[in-house]
Amino acid sequence: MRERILIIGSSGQIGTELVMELRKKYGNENVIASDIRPSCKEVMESGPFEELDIMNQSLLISIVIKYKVTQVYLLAALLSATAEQNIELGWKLNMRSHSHVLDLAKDGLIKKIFWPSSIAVFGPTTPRENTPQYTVMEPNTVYGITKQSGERWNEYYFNKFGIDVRSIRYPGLIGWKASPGGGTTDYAVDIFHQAIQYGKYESFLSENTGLPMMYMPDAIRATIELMEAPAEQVKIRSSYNLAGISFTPKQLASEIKKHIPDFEMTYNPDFRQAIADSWPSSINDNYAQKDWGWELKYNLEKMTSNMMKNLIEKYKTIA
Ligand code: NAD
Ligand code: AKB
Repeated sequence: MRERILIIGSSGQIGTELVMELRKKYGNENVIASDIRPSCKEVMESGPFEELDIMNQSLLISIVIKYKVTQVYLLAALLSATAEQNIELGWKLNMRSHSHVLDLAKDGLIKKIFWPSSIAVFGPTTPRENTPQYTVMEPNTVYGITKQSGERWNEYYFNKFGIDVRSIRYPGLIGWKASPGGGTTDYAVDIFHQAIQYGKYESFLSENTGLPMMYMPDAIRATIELMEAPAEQVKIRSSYNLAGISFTPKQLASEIKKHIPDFEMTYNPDFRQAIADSWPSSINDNYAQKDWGWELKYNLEKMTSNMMKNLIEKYKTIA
């Protein structure tokens, strides 16, 4: 059967890269991008785009029927920092969007769903180092609470209705193609732009705040590998831990200094520090390795070199 894939939230940090990778694999016309705002030029010009507010359930259904969609990747959400500043919208958007997509599958309109969770699903009572797949989970941010509830929804819909829903607890994602959308880990992207343009950066997290991160090519590959894994290998239906690379702002700054020796870093923690302090600093992803063969490719050094090279090129073409 021909797969037709709908990406909801295609104009964001992940969507910008995921749409293009899926179009390479499944054909441009079979991957439909959608968002409340236009996506980047490459996405808009290479295949179908629909303006869709995911809160509008009847429009969602009509798009799914129009394109005979078989799979949905739901990326629309408010991230941790933005959701903390608008808790009503954070709760409403993150929960309603998920129900709308799960119900498409329950009603037999689509066959498979990807829904991203996050390290935000953990909280201050979770063991911070090498955080296991199964552990105490008491998130204390609205974003984390929506991710925790969403994971429970996934498992419920799988057990009760047999819905093929798959999920990853992404660490903070770092990429050069699109800007991050309002998370606590955004510093690890902003720092590269500021370092290249101005040679300095003021971090909103303190120097020794260790967090799990991942380079976007690894995250996109993990997502597609999980979605393409045989169903019987996907044994966890709530969401899989993925470890990525753990580092502090200070460690990232010294890696950047290898490329820009005069780079200067200062620290001025704001409200996002408390969010970061409630999250794990490193993750154990044994289950993802064992169940569907997950393997990380980019370490801190390789990720930093690749980010620097691509962003320097990008700024040259803009100038
Ligand atoms: P983002 O903020 O960059 O993109 C989200 C997109 O959703 C935006 O383009 C926005 O316009 C769109 N959107 C907002 N409201 C909408 C609505 N009502 N209808 C349709 N679209 C709407 O987010 P992202 O970084 O691409 O994250 C995607 C998903 O991955 C989210 O669920 C997020 O929680 C999860 N995640 C991301 C990271 C990360 O570091 N980027 C880490 C963990 C989990
Ligand atoms: C955020 O910081 O909110 C996201 C995430 C880790 O979920 N990047």
